[in-house]
Amino acid sequence: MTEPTLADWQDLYGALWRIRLFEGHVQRLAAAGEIPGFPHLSTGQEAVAVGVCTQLEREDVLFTSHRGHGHVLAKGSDIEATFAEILGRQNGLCGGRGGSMHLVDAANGVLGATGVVAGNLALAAGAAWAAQAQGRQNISVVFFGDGATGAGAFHETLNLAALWRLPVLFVCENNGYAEFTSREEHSNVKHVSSFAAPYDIATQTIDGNDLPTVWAAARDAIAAVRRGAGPYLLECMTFRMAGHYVGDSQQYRSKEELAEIREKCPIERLKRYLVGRGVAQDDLDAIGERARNTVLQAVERALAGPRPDPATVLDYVYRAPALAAIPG
Ligand SMILES: Cc1ncc(C[n+]2csc(CCOP(=O)(O)OP(=O)(O)O)c2C)c(N)n1
Ligand SMILES: [Mg+2]
Repeated sequence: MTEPTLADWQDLYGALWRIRLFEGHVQRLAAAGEIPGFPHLSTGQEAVAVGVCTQLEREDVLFTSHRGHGHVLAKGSDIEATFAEILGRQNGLCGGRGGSMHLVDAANGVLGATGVVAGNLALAAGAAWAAQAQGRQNISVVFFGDGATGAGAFHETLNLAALWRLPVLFVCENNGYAEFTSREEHSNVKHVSSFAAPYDIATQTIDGNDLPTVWAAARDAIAAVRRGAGPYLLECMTFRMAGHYVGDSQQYRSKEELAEIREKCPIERLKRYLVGRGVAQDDLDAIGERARNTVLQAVERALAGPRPDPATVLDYVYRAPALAAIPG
């Protein structure tokens, strides 16, 4: 892909805002008891989602984690349908049956979020293996947190992906925490990219809060994977500005640490970059305002959707012939 123009960067700035504002509504409605379960926000990590996912083709398949709203939106899934899914409404991506941690939009290549930490890695490798076997050009991309690297499935997947040179891009969002435990407290391995060497996987550790940096690294990584160079592990150092889930009071972080993290906001970073390149503050404000309206309208439409009819609870659980065969 050619270098983004200044107009492209402004579109990407809008994409960051759409995710930020979307999750602001998730937080508000979860606190009001409108959202089932515990949504996990990606506030502060949006540059990773936007830098990687906006460069994917529709046919490229995406696997994400419990913190996946931003990835799905940045890949181009409909804002209303994504929000409605989180609300558990019929107009949701999965008819309201999946929710925040089980977003699936197969038509857009989103093969799924999962609440099982590291549960998505082998699935992504499997999809990549299928693409390789069928001679398709699409790649598989999987987002996971630094905490997932403690799971055996991470190492098993890296091993086979490297051995079979699978077209899979591993994107680690290293936010320094697994739930309420900081990385220093549970691992001597500071950088997830260190795990790539023994498997002979190409890797890079980057500043995940600087969109131009993420964009350039993702462009190279995607190109390498697409041309058949085998898997790539992109480690994006980032910060979770919110709690682990909505409602986490964050007793395990000091006020100073939280203030420091706020200073690293990826939206502010891109704003400074664009102002430095001559974009007027008013134009940036207008982009933010447009994002605000777009998201608000989508949220209102999502909220207007009906809840699924309880009588349909078994739909999609069993194949219809199998269900018909159940006596009674
Ligand atoms: C297999 C499994 N073990 C434990 C959990 C509980 N759990 C949910 S999120 C999480 C931490 C994940 O940390 P990380 O992978 O760094 O992602 P982050 O939340 O920081 O984005 C844990 C342990 C789980 N969901 N699945
Ligand atoms: Mg983490």
